[in-house]
Amino acid sequence: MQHLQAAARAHTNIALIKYWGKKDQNLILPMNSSLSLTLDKFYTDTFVEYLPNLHGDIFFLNGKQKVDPKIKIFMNLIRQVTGLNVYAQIKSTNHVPTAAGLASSASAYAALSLAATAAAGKIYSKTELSRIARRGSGSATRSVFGNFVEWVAGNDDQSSYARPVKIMNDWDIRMVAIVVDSRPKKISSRSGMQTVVETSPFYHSWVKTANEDLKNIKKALKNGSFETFGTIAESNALKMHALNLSASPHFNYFEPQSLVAMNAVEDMRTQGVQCYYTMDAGPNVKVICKNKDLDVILEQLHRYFPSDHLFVAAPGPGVELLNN
Ligand code: 2P0
Repeated sequence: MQHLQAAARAHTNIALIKYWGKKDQNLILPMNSSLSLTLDKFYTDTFVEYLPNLHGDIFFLNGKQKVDPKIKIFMNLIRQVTGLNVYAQIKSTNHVPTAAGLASSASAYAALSLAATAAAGKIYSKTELSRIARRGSGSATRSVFGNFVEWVAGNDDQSSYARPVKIMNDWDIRMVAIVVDSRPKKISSRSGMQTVVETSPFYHSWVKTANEDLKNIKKALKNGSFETFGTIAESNALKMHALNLSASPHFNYFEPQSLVAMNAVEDMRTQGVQCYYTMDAGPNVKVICKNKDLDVILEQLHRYFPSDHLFVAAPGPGVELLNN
């Protein structure tokens, strides 16, 4: 009998133009297109095996069995797409430094999309896989591809997918994750962004400027202006956090040390070092820079943060099958 099993690896990504709000919560269609960098250091390995004797999907994360309703809903979608009506055993391992606070649904659903469809004997294009991954978690759409990736917002299931963004520069980009706090986030991305869509008086402006930011950052990636690129990314992140401050009830992801990190980056810029920060739905700050400036930047950051709170990543690959 054919072995209905497969394993896949997907890396997490950092959004430089953020996805922060849905126009369709069921299909996970975003309000605006977004852009990210897939990272080499942080990834999820997922093994899926369909077993005819199971009465429900079984999910293990880092060796421990978990009950996760989102995974069950997602596996129902996979059965619908592949036509294989069998439950599966799913084993996922997150390869994220324990203290990094960077665990992400992006790598999780990108890896599960490939492993679960391949185990069912179906091979889909990366574009198609990105549409499937999107249904698990929006940011997973982008982790299907490596390096710089755009998630085209679209208006329906077919038109909302990820595609690689060609770069024409020799920046040799790096990201330093400054771990301020590794506890679970205060407010999940899913509920935070929905509160913002429903209540922020600035939401309309966000969608408009995020689309402009995307257009301009893609131009910067092509014509090689790292300063323009970094300035847009930093400003886009701050606009996302400003939405949270303007929501009702308002919320934020800042810790005092987040501000220390942000100010440290701004200080370095005044000293002529090209570096920019971004921040997601948590207090950790990520610094974008060129590899040639990495040593100077780490030396400066060490003044405020111990070295085991600093993690360096480079661009990483898209989702791929593993031999099992
Ligand atoms: C992103 N972030 O573009 C945004 C920017 C953080 C800030 O965590 O509801 O986990 O599963 O689609 O993809 C996006 O949250 O949310 C997110 P769902 P997701 O990466």
